[in-house]
Order: sequence, then C-alpha cells, then structure tokens
Amino acid sequence: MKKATVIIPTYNERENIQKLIPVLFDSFKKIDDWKLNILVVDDTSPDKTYQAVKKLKQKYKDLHLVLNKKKAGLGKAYLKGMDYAFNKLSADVVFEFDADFSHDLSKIPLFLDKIDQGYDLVLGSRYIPGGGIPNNWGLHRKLFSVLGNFIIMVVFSNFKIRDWTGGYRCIKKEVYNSVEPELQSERFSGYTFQIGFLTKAISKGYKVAEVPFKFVDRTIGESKLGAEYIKNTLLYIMKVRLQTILSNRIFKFAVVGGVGAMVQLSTLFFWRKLFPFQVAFFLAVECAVVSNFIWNNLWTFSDRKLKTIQIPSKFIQFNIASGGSIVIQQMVALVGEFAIGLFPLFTLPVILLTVDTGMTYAVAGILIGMFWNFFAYSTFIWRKKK
Ligand SMILES: Nc1nc2c(ncn2[C@@H]2O[C@H](COP(=O)(O)OP(=O)(O)O)[C@@H](O)[C@H]2O)c(=O)[nH]1
Ligand SMILES: [Mg+2]
Repeated sequence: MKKATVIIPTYNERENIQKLIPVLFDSFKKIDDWKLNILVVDDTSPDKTYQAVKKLKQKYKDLHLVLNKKKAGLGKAYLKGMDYAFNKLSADVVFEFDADFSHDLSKIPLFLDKIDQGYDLVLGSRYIPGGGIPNNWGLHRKLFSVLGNFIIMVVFSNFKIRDWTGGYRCIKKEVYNSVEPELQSERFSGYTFQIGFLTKAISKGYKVAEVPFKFVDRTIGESKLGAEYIKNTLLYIMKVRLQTILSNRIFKFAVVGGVGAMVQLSTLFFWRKLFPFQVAFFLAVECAVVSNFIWNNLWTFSDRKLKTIQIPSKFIQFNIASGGSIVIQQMVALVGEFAIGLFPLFTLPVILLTVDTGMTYAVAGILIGMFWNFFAYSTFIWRKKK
C-alpha cells in the first residue's frame, strides 16, 4: 500500500500536539487506500513538547519523533523531517502540517486524491474558491498575507498558483529528491522555505495542484512567524527572480554579445594606429569573436563546456557562424537599401542611429544576426549533451 507521512514541526506546542495526535489518527481510519503515519519534528521545545510526544508514542505505534538539539527554524525542521520520512519510514508522499489546528485535517483525503490523479505537489490554498483566512485576523495580518502572495505572483509572473506561502502541503518523494540538494545549502527564514521549495519544484516542471481550505487561527500557544519576516520574504523573492534572470541562457548570450561589441570598438582604436582600416577592422572583429567564444564557453554554455581537444575545430566553426551572422546583417541591410534606397547601412553606424528607417534595418539586421548566432551556437557548437 502507498505510504504517507504527516510531518508536524513543533516549537512549544505541548497542549496542541496532545490534542491533535489522537484526532489525526482517528481521521486516518477513513482513508483506506493509503497507509498514514505521523512524524513530529521538535526542536527541544522549552515547554517539553517532545515529552508529550514520547508519551503518546507508547499508545500509537505509527507516531514517530525527530528531536533536534536546538531551534533551527521551520525550513530546517522540514528538511530533517522529510529526510527521515522518505528514507527511514519509506514514505511515498509527505504532508506539511501545523500543530496548531490551523490546517483542516478533513482535507487530507483530497490531497491524496490529487496525488492519485498524477500531481506531484499539492498545496493547501487559502486563496482559491472554497478557501479562506480567519475573519478575526487583524487588518495587518490579512494585508500581509494577501498582498504578500500577490507580490510573489507579480515578481514570479505566475498567476496560476494562488497560495505561495501556505504551510499545508503534500509532496511526492520525486519532488523532494530533485529539489532537496539545492535547498540544503540555503538559509531560510519564516516563509521563504515554502516559497523556495515551490519555485524550485515549478522550475523543474513538476505538476502542482491546489486544494482549498479555510485557515483557522490558533487558539492555544503563540505564532512564531510574524511581521519581522516581511523583509526577508521580499528580499528572498527578489533574489530568486534575479537568479532566474542571470541564469537565463538568452540573457547571458546577450551580455556576452554586448561585451563583444565593446571589445570590437575599443580594440579597433588600437589596431587603427598600426594598420590600414580594413585590416584593423578585421582584427577588431576577430578580437570580439575570441571574447565571445571564451565567455560563451565559460558562462552561457557552461553546462556544455567544450573539451580541450574540441576547442580548435569548434573555434573554426564559431568563426564561420559569426561570419554567417555578418553576412545576414549585410544582406538585411542590402535588401533595405535596395527597397528604399538608403546609403550602405553598416558602413555608417553612427549616422544610422539618427535615421529612423536606417535604424529599423540596422536593428532588424542585428536581431536576425543574433537569432542566427544563438541558433548556430546552441545547435552546432555547444550541442546538447545526450
Ligand atoms: N521544529 C520547529 N517547528 C517550528 C519552528 N517554528 C515554527 N514551528 C512550527 O511550525 C508550525 C507553524 O508555525 P506557526 O508559528 O503556527 O506559524 P503561523 O501559522 O504562520 O503563525 C507550528 O506547528 C510551529 O510549532 C521551528 O523553528 N522549529
Ligand atoms: Mg500557525
């Protein structure tokens, strides 16, 4: 039978956990196609939550406890718990579940249904029809949660997922295995673990579903996650967004191309002092080609880096491809010139910039040339490794 572990991180939840465990086990009786157990991850709570759990363990054989020596935050608690659940308890999926009765436990079967339908990650969602946040939340907390989620959607330009910060989730082992290595090295604070886990799962193409639930405010104990996390959350999503842009191949290609153009211009000055224009121009172009070749190899296509023995022949190919793009630029310019009768386009780039139609053809030529370059680089020179 398929196995699910409900992971409950606790910090000073003694009273809550004593009430929750029996109710949870009771609710498992209604689920017959999954075998469920519970794992509490306690950070040696000062209120001795772990002692209460140890006592309950005598009664419930499917209750497990991971005890951390000191408080290391929610993210670390979940990573430890997931490692234990998947590798020691051989779970197929795990739940993230709060100890404070905020998460409607009657929804657990709906999460499992989604998993059975083929989803990899199921989010409990407060912001889809059927979900909700407590009426008695203060305006601050409402605004923080609603606005926070909206900002995340905008920054990640993903409006399909509505609840990014919620802590009620069901996660398949495959998702954990592929996301976990990247999470180990990160430091999380408050909600950033949830956001980080989710964005990584999405970027790896896992199927995400949302199940609505009405979040219930805790009646016992205190919340550990408060307003002080707003800043960290904002900084975190900016960082993630920036990393995605910086790691985008097209972006890197464009930067390398821009650097190449600057290399060409600045070395042209130098070569001009030594050689006639044609020779100087050729040398300057070749300097740019060398720069482009090196940086594309080290950065843009770092995942497909060439072997040393490949470099000479690939460099010749690279020159031919770059030559091809110059031919394309000239041809676009020529066609433009032929059609409207402009002066030769690429001989007078400075004047061109001031002439509208000329500009259009120059930009069109450069863009088409860039398309060609990117195509040639990614399909011939830095071919995808099988
Ligand atoms: N093990 C562990 N559990 C934590 C930590 N911080 C929060 N929790 C637990 O995580 C769950 C959610 O925290 P809570 O304070 O209710 O956050 P809120 O619902 O956003 O206000 C609760 O079960 C907490 O006891 C931590 O540092 N370590
Ligand atoms: Mg809570």
